[in-house]
Amino acid sequence: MPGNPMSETALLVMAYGTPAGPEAIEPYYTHIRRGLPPPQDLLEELTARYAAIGGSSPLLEITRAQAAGLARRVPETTAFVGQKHAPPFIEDAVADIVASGIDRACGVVLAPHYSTMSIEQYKTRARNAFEEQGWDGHFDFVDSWHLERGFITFLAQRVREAIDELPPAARAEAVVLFTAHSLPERILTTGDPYPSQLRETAEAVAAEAGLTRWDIAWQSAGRTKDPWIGPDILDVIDGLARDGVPGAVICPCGFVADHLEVLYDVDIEAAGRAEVAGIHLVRTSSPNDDPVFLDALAAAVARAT
Ligand code: FEC
Repeated sequence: MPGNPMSETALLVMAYGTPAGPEAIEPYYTHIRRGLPPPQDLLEELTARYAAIGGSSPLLEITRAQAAGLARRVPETTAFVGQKHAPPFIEDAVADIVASGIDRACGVVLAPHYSTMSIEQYKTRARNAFEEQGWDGHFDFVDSWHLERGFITFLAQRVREAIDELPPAARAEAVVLFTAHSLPERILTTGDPYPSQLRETAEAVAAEAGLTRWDIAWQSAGRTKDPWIGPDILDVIDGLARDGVPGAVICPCGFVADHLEVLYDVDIEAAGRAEVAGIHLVRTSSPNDDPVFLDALAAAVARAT
């Protein structure tokens, strides 16, 4: 709870959200599908993915640690955690901010790249919730922080460490793949900055780490009939193998925590594909609540508050 509500800023720290346990998977998936319950086969498939990473995702715990770390770094702030698709929802966090008497808030999403189909939805949900609660405070928002200097340096360091984990013979010709969650291709028709922001992060990290062999790829495309932005990471791994590339590093820079899309889609699915294709694959370790990462994110938040 805040010290003095008059001088405090509420940090509304938002993340995708995760089901609290197996019984919460169906309502979670239904929420992601905008109220449409998933067909049985998709529900079973998602349940199996959570089972494969140990039954549940550590995302909420990490989000809370990241939020607490941010509040410690940005003076006179109190953090409130809101999830997009599971309790505590963004609206719950907004209700807590309003109840606290704080009249300034700054929203930040724990994902670096802006899209109308991701960050903008968080922002709209938060704005609407403040409005519905009749709050007349001041609300700032960090739209994207994909080129935050400290974040780039942090990733460059993690990429160098990951390259060193490859067998020595595979290092020189290894390719670094920067990935983010795919989105439906229709965002491309409206000039959405999401793909170019991923490329900008990748270029900046590659320059700082001195990489010559790198590319971007997309992961975790949804199970829908829409075409999703590609190339998909699994196809890229196959292509590298066909070209005789001995090793690859995946840097999932569109995410900042260990969760299903990293622990399953990269560590199990992509790693399995690389094994079959005969390529050595390593992943950069996730930012989570690493102090260097949190310093970088806090710098972006401090500028916006
Ligand atoms: O660990 C966990 O329990 C949750 C991991 C998780 C993160 C995450 C991040 C993003 N998503 C984004 C876009 C979409 C779109 C759809 C979609 C669907 C899912 C499903 C699961 C899921 N997402 Fe996710 N996402 C995570 C988990 N996501 C589970 C449902 C099953 C499936 O399709 O795999 C498709 C929705 C639809 O049906 O229309 C679109 C984006 C991000 C990165 C930005 C952010 O974190 O908000 C973009 C973490």
